[in-house]
Amino acid sequence: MRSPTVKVVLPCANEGGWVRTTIDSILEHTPRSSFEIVVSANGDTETDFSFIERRPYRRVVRLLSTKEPLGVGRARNVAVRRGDADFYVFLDAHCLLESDDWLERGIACLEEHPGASMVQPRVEEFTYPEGSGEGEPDPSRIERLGTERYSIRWSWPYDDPSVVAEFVTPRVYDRVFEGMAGAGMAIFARAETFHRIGKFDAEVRGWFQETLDYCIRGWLLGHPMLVEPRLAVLHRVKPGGGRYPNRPVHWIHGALRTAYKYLSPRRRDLVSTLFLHHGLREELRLALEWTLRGGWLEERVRCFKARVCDDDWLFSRFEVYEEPMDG
Ligand SMILES: [Mn+2]
Repeated sequence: MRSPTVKVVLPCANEGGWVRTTIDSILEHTPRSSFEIVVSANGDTETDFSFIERRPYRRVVRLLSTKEPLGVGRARNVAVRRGDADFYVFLDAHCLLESDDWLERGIACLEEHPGASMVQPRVEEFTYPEGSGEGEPDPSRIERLGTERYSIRWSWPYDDPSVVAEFVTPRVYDRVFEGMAGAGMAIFARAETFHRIGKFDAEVRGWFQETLDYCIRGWLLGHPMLVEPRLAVLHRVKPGGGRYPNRPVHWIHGALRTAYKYLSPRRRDLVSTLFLHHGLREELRLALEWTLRGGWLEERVRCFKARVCDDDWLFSRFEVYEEPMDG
């Protein structure tokens, strides 16, 4: 039997030296031969990609480049097409690996659970000291934060308008478990399932909502999101939250778009009510304009025809705290 093929996709928007550090870590910790790395550069005006032309990178790494910033979801989407590989790994271009079986473990989990929308490893966060100079970062200088991320769930922004999702603390650490969604930093997926679910939403900007949206769609279509807590990936937390769009209008649009596509009218209205409550009238107006322009109804119809559960089931399954609110 042939060994399954794997495509590792690294979206890159001005990651600088970190993209090479991440690739070095992948090459160091991946003993298998049947994998390729695609760097999906988008709107990147700073990173020097010339190393890719040289050994040992040029046989394994391919650069895909677009001038315009695509956002994480689209940057991942454009790097894959049906039939190009058996498995995908979507990894932020500021990650480090520690064990040589990281890829095999991820694949094994997907082979055991072929219906899964995705598998998220345990993501251990670190920071890198500022002012460490240009060029390639030195992995020995990372500062581990001691925080581990497993999965996220939808969160209603009752108190803080920026909290539209929250990390979930696991109940078990020694076996695979279900989560509502991945947080977008490291994703393992079967290629066939990924395409069947419909890839990441091309309209959702921001920096994790595309993964939340993908996983919610997956659940409704019968594809569980899974966490493999025994598999670790290290992920850099950037000062200031990174360079992808991260303004209130983006969070609101992400929440509205998912709500318009997949949730009940009651939840759709709750999104608007809560952001209005926080005084974000203008941001809400703009986000709504983007949403209504964005062809949500066709997707809603498509999903409703095929879905095996509804959002009431999903939100209660993952204990999303929720209460109605008066406008
Ligand atoms: Mn990241």
